[in-house]
Amino acid sequence: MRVAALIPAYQAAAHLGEVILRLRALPAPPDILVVDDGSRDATAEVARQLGARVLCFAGNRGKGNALLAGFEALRGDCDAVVTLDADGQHPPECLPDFVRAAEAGADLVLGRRERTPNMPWERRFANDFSSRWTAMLAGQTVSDSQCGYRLHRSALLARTPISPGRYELETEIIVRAARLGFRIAEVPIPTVYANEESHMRKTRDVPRIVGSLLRLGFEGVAPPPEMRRARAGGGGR
Ligand SMILES: Nc1nc2c(ncn2[C@@H]2O[C@H](COP(=O)(O)OP(=O)(O)O)[C@@H](O)[C@H]2O)c(=O)[nH]1
Ligand SMILES: [Mg+2]
Repeated sequence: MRVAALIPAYQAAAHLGEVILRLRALPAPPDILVVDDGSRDATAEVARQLGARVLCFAGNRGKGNALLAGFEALRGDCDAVVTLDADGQHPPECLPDFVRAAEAGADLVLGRRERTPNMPWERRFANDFSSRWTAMLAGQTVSDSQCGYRLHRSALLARTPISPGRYELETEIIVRAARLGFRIAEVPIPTVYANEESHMRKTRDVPRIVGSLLRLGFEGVAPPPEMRRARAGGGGR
């Protein structure tokens, strides 16, 4: 399976280099695409120096927009895209577990973090709440809907309509892919919280995620035209 790693990056110079080096040290290293989203630090330079392909936005547009641009740029280049964070919270050494799950038949493989005490308590609460809600909408087990460490088969990316956005894009992919009949699996990953800084803003991003869940609930009753078109294209793969 030809796998590409897609890293959305914002102000990520401190940790990104190590993530890239660890990806390149894997037994089957993936191609690496970094989407630098208007960072004011050396994010793009670090990525380029270490041989990654880099897409740069002039201003900050959000993680979801960066992922969408990355999926588009990688179209046709690989069988699967693994997304992982630039801040070292997603150990690159877990990537082969995602590939194994895809080879076993999954179209979307979600990283699953244990909600251990090293995850801040408000994050544990929000994560549990949004995962239950997402699982209900998707009609299947979703233990960690917010985890950005995932593998997406190219066929799923080609058929699942994805809206531009920030952190809500990840929830939308799960629910829409499940509704289109794609197979979802989970693999455990360690829960890493150290000195990295989160760019998630409670007042901006939590309402966006809740709004997206409400919209996806409504979509279950009245699918928008893009979902009707995707459904008409056939179920699953
Ligand atoms: N391209 C892009 N990446 C972002 C943006 N915000 C966060 N990221 C990246 O998305 C990943 C997760 O972001 P982070 O703020 O650490 O979220 P958290 O770990 O859920 O608190 C990291 O790789 C960030 O560098 C953004 O606005 N644009
Ligand atoms: Mg983070």
